[in-house]
Amino acid sequence: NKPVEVIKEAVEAVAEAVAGTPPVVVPGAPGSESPPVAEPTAPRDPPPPGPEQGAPETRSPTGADTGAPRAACGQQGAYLTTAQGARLRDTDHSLKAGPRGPVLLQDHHLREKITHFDHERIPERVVHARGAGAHGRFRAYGTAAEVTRAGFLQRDRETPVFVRFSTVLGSRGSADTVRDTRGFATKFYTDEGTFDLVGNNMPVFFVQDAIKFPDIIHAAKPHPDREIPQAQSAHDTFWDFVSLHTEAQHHALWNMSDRGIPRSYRTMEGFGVHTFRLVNEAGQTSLAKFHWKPKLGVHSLVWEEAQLLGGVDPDYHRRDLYDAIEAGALPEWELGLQVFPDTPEETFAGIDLLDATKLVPEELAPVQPVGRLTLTHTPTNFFAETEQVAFHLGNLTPGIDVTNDPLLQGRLFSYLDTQLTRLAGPNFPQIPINRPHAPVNDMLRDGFHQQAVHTGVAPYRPNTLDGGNPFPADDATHAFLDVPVTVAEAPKVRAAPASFDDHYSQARLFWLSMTPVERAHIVQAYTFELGKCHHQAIRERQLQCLANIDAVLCAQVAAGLGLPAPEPTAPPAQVQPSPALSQVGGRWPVDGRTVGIVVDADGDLDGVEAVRAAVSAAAMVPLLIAVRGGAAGGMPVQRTFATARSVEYDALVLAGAPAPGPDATPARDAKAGAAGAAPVDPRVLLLVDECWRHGKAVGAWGEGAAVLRQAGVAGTPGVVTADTGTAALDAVVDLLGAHRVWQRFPAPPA
Ligand code: HDE
Repeated sequence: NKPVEVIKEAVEAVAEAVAGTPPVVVPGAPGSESPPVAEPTAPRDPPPPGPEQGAPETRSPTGADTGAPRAACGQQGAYLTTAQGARLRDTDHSLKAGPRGPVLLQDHHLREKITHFDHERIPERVVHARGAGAHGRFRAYGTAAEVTRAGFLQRDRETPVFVRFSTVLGSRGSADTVRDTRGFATKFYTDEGTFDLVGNNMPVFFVQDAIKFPDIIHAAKPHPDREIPQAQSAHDTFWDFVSLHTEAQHHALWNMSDRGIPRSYRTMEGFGVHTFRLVNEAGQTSLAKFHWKPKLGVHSLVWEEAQLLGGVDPDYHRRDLYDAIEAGALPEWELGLQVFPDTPEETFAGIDLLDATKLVPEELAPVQPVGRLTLTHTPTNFFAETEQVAFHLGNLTPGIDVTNDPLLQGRLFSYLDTQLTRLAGPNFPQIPINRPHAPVNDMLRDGFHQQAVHTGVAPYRPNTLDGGNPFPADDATHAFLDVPVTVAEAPKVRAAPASFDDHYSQARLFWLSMTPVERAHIVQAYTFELGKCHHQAIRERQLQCLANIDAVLCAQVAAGLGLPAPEPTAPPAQVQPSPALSQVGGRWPVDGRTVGIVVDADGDLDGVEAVRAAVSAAAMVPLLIAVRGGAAGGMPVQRTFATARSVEYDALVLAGAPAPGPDATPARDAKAGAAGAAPVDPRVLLLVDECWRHGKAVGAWGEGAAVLRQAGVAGTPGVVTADTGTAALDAVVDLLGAHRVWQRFPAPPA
């Protein structure tokens, strides 16, 4: 998908870096006019990472910068070797007793190669298995200095970061666009130690106490007998659990909203969910919630798009992240804090700050920006970085501490524990992506996969034999401070505070904060999900929960299911909507958006050239779509009518009315012909039809306008024609700023 210039630049940079080697072309790159080069035979060093690829800085296992090149062990020099460095002359044939004879057990290279391959897979994450990561930097504004002493939040401090986005339920190979919560985990490599902010794209969670986590996950994962369905909540066990365990209703409602199907990782908010305790230089504390606000705004797919993408491009979010970075549209978020006084009640405006099923509306506690995150590089190696990165809520740095939120407390145990299995032993912090950038002197020793060659004889304290090293730090030398909060004298109980019993008021608040179009999507989502349940009793029980949230919501979902709407069991809570929770409205930058350009050999190809340049200049990605691959007017064709599907594009521009290609479906051709106009390739009509249905901007000039007429969309909202390509594009980009043409939906926003 990379624009061809980007590919060429990357290839040239690599070629330059490999001194004395001929320039390389990417064989078969879309639109590449250069013939594929012969396989190089002269020995040469491995190529360095591409310009858009980052890699964890090489630190020693003790955190000090080694100054060593990034080259991975196992990839040095020009020659093929065994894992022990012995050079090999043949890796294509097993050692045999004669060319037709049996393979010999003494073939160490064969056994080493196959054995290593057999062990290439590690256990996937028990949740959040499917993800994508990127390197970046965080720059602090200094506005948090009053509330926290955290060094990385002090003015103009810049900190390297690695971010991993994920879905929760699916396996490693599952589709990106399923309806689910998304993980948003950030590792800040600060000079006071590593700080991990392990959040989600929703501010609330299904359960209030970590002891319930295995229950919700067992309910949401595929059924244990047949291991289906994959990566989704539209099944009986999920709705069985959440309809019985009603504290999950608020988070379930977020999942049913458009937040459950983000357009892109780049257009998601992130939330730390829990309340943390901040400490400033003077030792004063406050309570706080972390928020990530995307520069591009919060945008989602529509459900049909998400479903189509599951088949057309299951890697859609991954691809989008990498393509945007490589196209120079660097994803950005602002980190913000909601700050609350640290009172003994640990509540704010009557909201229990220790209850992770509750949010604090921004209208009551504004989100104060404290810094900016920019993702700058894609990983060099997926496994080494994205797969092996290990986050942990307990990775805190001075100035940030935990609260008694029982969900948070359980997580403090879980993350270290799960890595011991997933990364096979206690030394995973020594894996390059996990290495702190602060010096480490931890007295932890030995264990599987120990990388450090520790010196000295006294990994204990106190000692004299290693000169007393390591020494305890204090405030002046940036020691972490466990805030000495008073722990109330209380009986030992398995119980929750009474405030945790309110399961519906905030679900109602969220529902009432939605615009009509967002509410319509929520109703459709519940109707779909409950429609996929086989047990009538589960549907009815969930309808009862919806009745307790809102009568209209319940009635509309019940109507879709063909069931009666129950009465609420208690009068609905009186709540103030929070407009900040809606994601419809406003105008947003279009960086990294994809514009499909349908071209026809007989169309205005000069105009196409100008449109392509204008799309790239606006940091968007132009994709040319034509009846066949290769080039059109010297420009690379990235999609053919056979490979293009509307869901890949945020907007569509038509530069011609292509006649049906040789592989077009005959039935639709006949229909188009019957309309009296020169028939257009039916796949182009389908592109237009789907883009229209999904609320996308569509523009045309010249012959392209004929396609709009034939598709029956000419003159409708968000469908524009102009005299030139760039004028059509300008109008389309203007519409794209609102993300979708909302007027096309049955319930447009008020
Ligand atoms: Fe996690 N979670 N979680 N979680 N979580 C994991 O850790 C867990 C929760 C979140 O990209 C696991 O390394 C418990 C809330 C993200 O590598 C595991 C509870 C939030 C990621 C685990 C929660 C999250 C994880 C699985 C209930 C948002 C992916 C693999 C108390 C604030 C991180 C791993 C990545 C991953 C446990 C609830 C976010 C098993 C016990 C709430 C983004 O340790």
